[in-house]
Amino acid sequence: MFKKILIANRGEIALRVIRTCKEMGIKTVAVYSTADAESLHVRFADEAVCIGPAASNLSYLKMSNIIAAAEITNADAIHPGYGFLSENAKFSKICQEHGIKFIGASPEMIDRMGDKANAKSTMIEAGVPCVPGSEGIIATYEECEKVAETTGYPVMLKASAGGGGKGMRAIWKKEDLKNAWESARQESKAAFGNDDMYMEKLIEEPRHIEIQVVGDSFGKACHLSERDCSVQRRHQKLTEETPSPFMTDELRNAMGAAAVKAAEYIKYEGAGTVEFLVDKHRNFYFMEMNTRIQVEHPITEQVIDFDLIREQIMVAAGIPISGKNYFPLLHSIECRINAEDPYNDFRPSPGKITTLHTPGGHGVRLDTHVYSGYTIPPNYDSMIAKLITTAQSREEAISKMKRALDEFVIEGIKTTIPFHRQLMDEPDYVAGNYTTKFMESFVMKDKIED
Ligand code: MV4
Repeated sequence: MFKKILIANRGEIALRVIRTCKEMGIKTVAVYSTADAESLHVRFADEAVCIGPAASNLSYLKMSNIIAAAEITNADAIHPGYGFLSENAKFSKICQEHGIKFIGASPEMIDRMGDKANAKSTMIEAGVPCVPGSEGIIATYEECEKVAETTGYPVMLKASAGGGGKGMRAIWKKEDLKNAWESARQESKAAFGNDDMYMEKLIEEPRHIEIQVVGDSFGKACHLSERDCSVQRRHQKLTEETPSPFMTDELRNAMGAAAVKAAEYIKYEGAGTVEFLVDKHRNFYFMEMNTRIQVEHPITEQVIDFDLIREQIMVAAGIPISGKNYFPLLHSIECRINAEDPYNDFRPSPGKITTLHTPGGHGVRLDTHVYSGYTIPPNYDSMIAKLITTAQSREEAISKMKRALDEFVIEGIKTTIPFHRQLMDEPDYVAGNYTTKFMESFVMKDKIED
């Protein structure tokens, strides 16, 4: 087992990893930017190394500084958390070359899944259901027209280097194809330096349902059921839950088996997520594979009583998994609390937290790095806490979430707490009747000043 793990991240996920390391008797090294000198991850780790100024590209993304910090402190592994370098093939490779275990995917795996057209052809080979469309990359506009005709409108053009909806276009009729092709390619080129495109049939009003998987170094994989992440705004998830209100035992078994098949086909090692689009008839299609621990992992941990960070560390150390699949025993919901103003187009609201009262009690988990007097720097992601409630049923998890949100007091900055509180009373949400289009029609009710 590892003796010392360096956590190449900040905020709640750095704390989350440190906690499991402590429980496993593994020493920890925090790295931090000058903006994070007063952060809890710095205080809770056994050692801490400053790796640069506030700007991410000079600190949390600066590979040489992070490797130097690992060498100075004699860390034998690096946990990258999510975001930053967690899906960076070059960093995974550099760790390998320095004899430091990267607790994440191999460089080859990251490259393969990072290229979406390549990931899709791999999944077709593996026998995982994919959306009908082009066979790989579309070379010319003439081919684009042809594929659109054979696939049948509406279609979707997607950037192979894409993610987060960049370089993606829905096209409903032939007249709009040319413009979409040109603008999607331009957008992709500007964002990723690559304009490879592929095409799919448009799935209308889909749900985003993902399957958590874990693979070990012996080629064995298992799944830990689903998370429904359909409530998103501009490709940012706001809340997630498991089980999905749309799930059936039959669909879970089929999606779970497909995800395990995907992971075993590529000999996936570590924790990963296979994302699917699910249409109204409960057909499901592979969308992307994430080769990292995800923000929303705690809801899975809550409903199956399992520590996913511990599992990541175990498989990275070469310990085999049990091989069985896991099914939800409870219902869990996560609300992402962001330093944003939901009454003002979710505009970022960094600054000092003057008052903080955190919710607690049975079935309430709060993963956060903030404290009273903490200043949220403007340089990073706006997520400041994950509020997770778990209960026997969805109804009880929602009641508990309302109660916990009502207890939660954060003063000095604006947060998304009022948004989540309204969502928990929204009839379509309460009925479990939502798709990825849900937030397009959601409007905040007027603020009641008190
Ligand atoms: C789609 C789709 C409909 N049909 N593909 C969005 C992000 C990207 N990685 C894939 N995405 C989508 N792909 C087909 N063939 C709709 C989306 C989509 C979406 C997917 C999941 C969660 C939120 C979304 C919001 C808008 C569009």
